[in-house]
Amino acid sequence: MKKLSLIFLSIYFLLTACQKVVSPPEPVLPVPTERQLAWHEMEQYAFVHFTTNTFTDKEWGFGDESPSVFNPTAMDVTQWTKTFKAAGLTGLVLTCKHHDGFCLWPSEFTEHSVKNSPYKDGKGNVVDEVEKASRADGLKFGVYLSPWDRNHADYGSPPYVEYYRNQLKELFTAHAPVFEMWFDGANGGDGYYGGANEKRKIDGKTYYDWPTTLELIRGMEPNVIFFSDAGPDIRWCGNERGFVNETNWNTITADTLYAGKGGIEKLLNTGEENGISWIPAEVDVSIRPGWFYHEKEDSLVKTPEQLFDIYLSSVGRGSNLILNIPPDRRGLVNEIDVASLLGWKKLIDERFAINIALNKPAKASTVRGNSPVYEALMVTDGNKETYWATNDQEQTGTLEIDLGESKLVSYVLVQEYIKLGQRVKSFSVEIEKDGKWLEVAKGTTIGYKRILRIDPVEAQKVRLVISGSKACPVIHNLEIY
Ligand code: FUL
Repeated sequence: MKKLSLIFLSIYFLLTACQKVVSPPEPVLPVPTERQLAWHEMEQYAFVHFTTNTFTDKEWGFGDESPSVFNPTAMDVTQWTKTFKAAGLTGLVLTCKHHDGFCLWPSEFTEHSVKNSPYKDGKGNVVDEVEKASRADGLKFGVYLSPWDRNHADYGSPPYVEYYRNQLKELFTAHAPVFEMWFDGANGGDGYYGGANEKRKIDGKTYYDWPTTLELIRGMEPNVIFFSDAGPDIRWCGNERGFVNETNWNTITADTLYAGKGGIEKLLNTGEENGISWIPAEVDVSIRPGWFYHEKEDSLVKTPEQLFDIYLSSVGRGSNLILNIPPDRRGLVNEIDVASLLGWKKLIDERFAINIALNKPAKASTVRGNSPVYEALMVTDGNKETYWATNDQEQTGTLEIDLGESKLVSYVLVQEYIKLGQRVKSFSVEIEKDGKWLEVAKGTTIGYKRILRIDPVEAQKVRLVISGSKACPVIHNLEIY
């Protein structure tokens, strides 16, 4: 009898030991905030440049253009938002005011606005119309308000900063929620400035007193994401050509960076492995050579294939893409741009149609504490809250997927569980061929999402080899197409 209870007791202890909860990996700091996580998931959205420039054929209005030039002939903002939605975009950021100072809403603080234009006999409010149409089509709405204002007489002195803040109050009280606020880095130079027609220089570091302005906006909109060259929520990617570096850290030390500083493009393009803040890059690029619509650029609209390449070098490198699509003089997204956008969406849908790794068996070199919670299968289960992790002391590891039969492999998509920080420094993708592993692609960072294009190859077994990581790798998703 005694012997029997001893056996039961041992079995009981053995079972409880097996069920021991294995603690999750400690986060690698810094980690994204809740609002940054929500932003990462937006992946690609529209930028809309539209103002007097559209009608004067300029990129940077001087600030002296008459509001009467703003006269779209067939304005239909629902055509914009329906097009963007169909193209797979998740939001829209509108140039409520560009450097020329012309406001797309009837601001009570200036005469340089739609209220003095022929548009709807001065009764129109483009910001309001676009915001409403965006929401109706399920797109998040964001605001661009140029800090530089070539029209305003006070630009360069303190009263202008007051004016700028008043306009932010107008916009944020009327159009909440705003998902993103875009602060342009171009600041100061020549302009009309209320008739002064001169060059004005500002100290980019101190003039705007950004901390006060950001606090003011945060008070109205706690979840807004602030974009500027150096954050604080997201950073510029350092170019306007549509790519972040192949090595793309979401982390950077922004202490000495500020909007318009210059000379920091390379740094912004890669981030810093040991940066102290989570400030991911946003890739801003236009579907046309210019940011505004110009008829002469109709033949230069990026093709679906070019947009697809941009997608791979932005979203596919763990950044978000803000793709500018400027409406034409009718107030419509031009047919050429529409065709390109829809063609791009078709390519994405075709090339990422079926994830052949979904729910397929997976095995790993090691599993954290041998716990089923962190096992390899967590990367093919389609659940973004589960992940594979190794033990703390292991900074390398492999993850092998068995596709069940030989299939054509063209893309591998990997995601780190960034709630625990960005970790991976180098990795490769291998396929099994005649009993040997063959490298078919390699990369450095992964981050929120990494897509690797592979010369299409037949394979039944594919593995991810992590060869370097800041701490134990934590991968939540692996897809194969
Ligand atoms: C730049 C501006 O000067 C361009 O006109 C455009 O708005 C682009 C997105 O940012 O800094």
